[in-house]
Amino acid sequence: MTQALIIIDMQNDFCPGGNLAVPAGDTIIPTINLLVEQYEHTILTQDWHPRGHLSFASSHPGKVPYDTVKLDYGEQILWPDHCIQGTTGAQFHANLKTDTAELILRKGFRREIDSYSAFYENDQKTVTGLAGFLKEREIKTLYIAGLATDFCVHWSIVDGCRYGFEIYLIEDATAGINTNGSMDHAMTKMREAGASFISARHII
Ligand code: VGL
Ligand code: ZN
Repeated sequence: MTQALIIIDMQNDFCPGGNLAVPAGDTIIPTINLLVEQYEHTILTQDWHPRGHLSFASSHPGKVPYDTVKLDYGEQILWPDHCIQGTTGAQFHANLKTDTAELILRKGFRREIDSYSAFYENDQKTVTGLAGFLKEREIKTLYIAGLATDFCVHWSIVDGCRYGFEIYLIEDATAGINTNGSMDHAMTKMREAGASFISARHII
């Protein structure tokens, strides 16, 4: 059974000092680097927004980060500008071991649609192509690490389960933003979707 490690959005803007920093987001990097050595296949995702992206509060006059707006596909939380294509903030953290990654999947590059999940954009219709890639490679089991537990990790796991992949969240290789109860909500949704939770200690 072929398996892969998927590292979600381990980028400067999600680490301390970045524009949308996850508390202690960088502390999981040494664990992730040890995990990378254990897997034959590693995939990275990269949040990759154009300037003026509609998920940015700055694109909506009068709004501030963590407000919400109604977009064509439903409610969208507004974020500080982050992970803008080509900026330092969008680069992977310098300490992350990226050399062995077989695929870097970029998402969130359409100005009008945010994309938390590695599989579907937030309209729940536009696909990223990851499911097809994994299927063709006969990768059926996914181990998930990275940022942020309550957004991109959460939605990637829920959608991955929906596609029928066997999914493990490596709990000590992820960290969350936690706005408005989002952490508890995400844990419940991932569990309900059928994901398993494990510790990196059992892998490295
Ligand atoms: C993320 C909010 C906005 C994430 C990305 O990687 O979890 N969260 N864009
Ligand atoms: Zn984003």
